Amino acid sequence: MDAKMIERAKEVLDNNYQEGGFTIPCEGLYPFQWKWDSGFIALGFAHYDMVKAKTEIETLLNSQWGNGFIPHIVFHNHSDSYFPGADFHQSHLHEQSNKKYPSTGMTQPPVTGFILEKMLEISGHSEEMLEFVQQQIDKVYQNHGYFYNHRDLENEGLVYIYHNWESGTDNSPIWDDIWETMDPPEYEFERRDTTHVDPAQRPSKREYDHYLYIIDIAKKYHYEDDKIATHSPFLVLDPLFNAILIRSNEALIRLYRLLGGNKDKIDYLSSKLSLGIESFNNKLFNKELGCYVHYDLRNNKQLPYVCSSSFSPLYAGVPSAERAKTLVNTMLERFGGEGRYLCASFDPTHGRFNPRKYWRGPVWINLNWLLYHGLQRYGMHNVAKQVKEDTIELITKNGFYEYFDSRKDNPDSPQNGYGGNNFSWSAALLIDLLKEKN
Ligand code: 9WN
Repeated sequence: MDAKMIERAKEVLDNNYQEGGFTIPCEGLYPFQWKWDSGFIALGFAHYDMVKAKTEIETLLNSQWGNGFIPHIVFHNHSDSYFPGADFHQSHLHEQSNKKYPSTGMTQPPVTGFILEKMLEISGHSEEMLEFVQQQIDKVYQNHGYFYNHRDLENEGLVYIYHNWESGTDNSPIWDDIWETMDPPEYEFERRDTTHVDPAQRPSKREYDHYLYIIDIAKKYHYEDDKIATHSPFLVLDPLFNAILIRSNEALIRLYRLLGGNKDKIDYLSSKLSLGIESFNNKLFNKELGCYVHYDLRNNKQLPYVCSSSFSPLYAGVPSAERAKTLVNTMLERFGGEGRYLCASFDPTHGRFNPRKYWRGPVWINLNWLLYHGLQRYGMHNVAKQVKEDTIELITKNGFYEYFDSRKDNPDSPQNGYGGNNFSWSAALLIDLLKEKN
């Protein structure tokens, strides 16, 4: 069975691979290269086609801007099947943007650091892979430098995001609180996503108005970070984004040690890492909820909601052993139980939970993969095993969907897979989970 699933997963990835040397997340719905998708995709390829895995990373890093920024979507190719495209985003407005590769002017969680380390592991620490790491690592380092130089307003080792699309968890109910502080114009535009996917599984038109409005503000200021920090209504410390940055710092430190030299870079990353962990625990932990939460920098307050990102700091070694136990209790109490797959993207006990809609409740495979490894890191092998088995079962029963219903007996439909089908990171991460040597 595993072998058959791995073959099917490879087919999904190979079909989504494009001539330009990158892999689309899914046909029609997402026809370009996305930043965090590309990392997970490279991890899948690394198990059977290292050339494609390396190309995926190289292609993404080629789109880097002069200031170290790496965009969330790179428009390597033309396609009318997605909105908003290159014409709307206009990355050329930024002085240091990459004029060869049109892109968005926002970013996504920086997974590339830990992905490079994973690729080296999978290669069996081959000379060839080490050489590749040597060629690419400084670009990732500069990306981290960009975050600490431009996105860490309080110099606390935590960086902000200015748009929900930067979080990767794009219409999480957490953002509802921020939408309440805004009143964007009604935009006129043609949605493309809802021509590929049932609108009940996608964000609303009014939510898109907010998304577009924040981009318009950023464009007005030519995507200059200090102006965005002053004017964007959305300015958030996201636990998932910061956990990924910290985990990638850790990976870069280990990789630089392997390569030798690079003392200044190792010292820089180490100081940001320890500062980040300290601030994370002081600022983003919510004692009443027993987990990490988002922090609204614009209004100087925590956003007190539990979502799958709340547990992601496990992956980066952020909580103490005791706090890690609290996190897992919160996860099991609210998200677990007989009738549920782990781990819903938003708190199933909350009124804003929606089991079918995008990031408002369904299970996402990349979050499960991060949680699985985070739980392993803290020696919580039973819960980790449950997350892994649930992930494999969801894909095996339903197919390589983008997201899944967490209810085992779904009264709405026997089909528990939602969003795009033949979705790349669901395939890539399934390969990684199944190939893992236990
Ligand atoms: C906007 C590509 C991306 C993922 C995100 C996911 C979804 C895009 C969209 O698809 O977002 O970036 O148009 O909805 O939410 O995490 O990277 O797979």
